[in-house]
Amino acid sequence: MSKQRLKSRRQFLQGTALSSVFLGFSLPVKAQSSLTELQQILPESMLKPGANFSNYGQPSIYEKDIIRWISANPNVPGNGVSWTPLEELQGTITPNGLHYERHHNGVPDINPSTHEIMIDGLVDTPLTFSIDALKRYPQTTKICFIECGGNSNAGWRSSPIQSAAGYVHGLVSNAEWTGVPLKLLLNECGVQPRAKWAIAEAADGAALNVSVPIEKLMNYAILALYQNGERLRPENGYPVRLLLPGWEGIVNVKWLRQLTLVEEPAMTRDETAQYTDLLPSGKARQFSFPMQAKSLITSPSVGMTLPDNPGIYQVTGLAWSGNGKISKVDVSADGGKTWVEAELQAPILDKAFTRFSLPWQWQGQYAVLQSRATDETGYQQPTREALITERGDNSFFHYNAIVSWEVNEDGQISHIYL
Ligand SMILES: Nc1nc2c(c(=O)[nH]1)N[C@H]1C(S)=C(S)[C@@H](COP(=O)(O)O)O[C@H]1N2
Ligand SMILES: [Mo]
Repeated sequence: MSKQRLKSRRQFLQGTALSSVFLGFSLPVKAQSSLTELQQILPESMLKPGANFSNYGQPSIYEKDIIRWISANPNVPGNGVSWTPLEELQGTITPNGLHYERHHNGVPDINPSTHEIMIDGLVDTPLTFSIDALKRYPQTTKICFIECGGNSNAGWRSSPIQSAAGYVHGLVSNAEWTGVPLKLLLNECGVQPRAKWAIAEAADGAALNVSVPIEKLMNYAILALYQNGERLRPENGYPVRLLLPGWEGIVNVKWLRQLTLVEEPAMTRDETAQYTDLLPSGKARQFSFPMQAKSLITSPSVGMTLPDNPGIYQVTGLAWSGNGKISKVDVSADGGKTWVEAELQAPILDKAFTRFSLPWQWQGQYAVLQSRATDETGYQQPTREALITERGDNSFFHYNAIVSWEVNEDGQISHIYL
């Protein structure tokens, strides 16, 4: 802030420089000058009325490059993902237009006035609920992340890829979700004691279906109708999705239409052929629902160059855990030899993004930046080596290892494995 700006702000606060109310804090004190002089001082935008109102706001045109990158499957229409540009965002809430997407068969067009959710199977009374009916139940709100079980899976490759942080790790987003606690509806139907699982089925072209334990549905599930205060976006499940905070993306069924209570899981495609991990023992991990603690330095990160040498940089990023709150994030600038605890920005919420930051004085030396999350259960994010020792190298899902950003003497940043 310039001296003059500070001065006029002080005057403004003291109520002595009324002209600054109209002309802005940045105007120098010689405010009563002629129009020509004013025109020389004032920015263009102050010399004419601004644009009109709009019915639905859009980001500034200067932000048009901040987008979700799309990886579409050329063989299956509507199948693919779009990635949240994590390295371009600040704070912890993902704007709705940038929430990542994973669709198995595209985004269905569902009219909320005809859509219904049916709860049947091992219940005393099968019931259907219209969207209007759901809106009349008590609502609950939860800020949490949703992460695809396949997020960061490029980490399993033998050499590190150099795509932007969000293009590798951005199948995770964090939003405020509002809807009906599923427990209310389950209780209304009357859950029979034999019911241990429910098969959740969607109304999309994929008729996506997965099995979820009743215990989670009863205690934590929300039928989400709102996302960051507005109705869900079509691509995130409009008009209603199943929200299971902290659990991997696939069970957060979008466009939900049916919950059938059963004794045993149905062993559907997306819980057998997909989202399982073949371990070195030859056995596969299955139903590994909670997403393990993870963190990522979003800035500075791969592809960026540090502009000043030497310079002070804010090392910042995101940490999250499907098992609770983040308790600590350590940051290293020497590839994990030494660690310093980063500052966690409030609020630190259960199963939600937590932003960490740490000022870093770079002296132009070679450095390897890493972050390491610990959650409230005491679980600590593993090194890549530890993760591979535990899981082997047949895995495709559930990669949560520490990420290494190498900074060379020119300040260029690339992704490396240690
Ligand atoms: N009906 C339906 N639900 C779905 C999917 C889908 O393709 N169809 N994809 C699942 C997967 S694999 C993930 S990771 C999340 C993605 O949620 P999002 O697109 O809102 O980010 O939705 C899950 N729910
Ligand atoms: Mo997913």
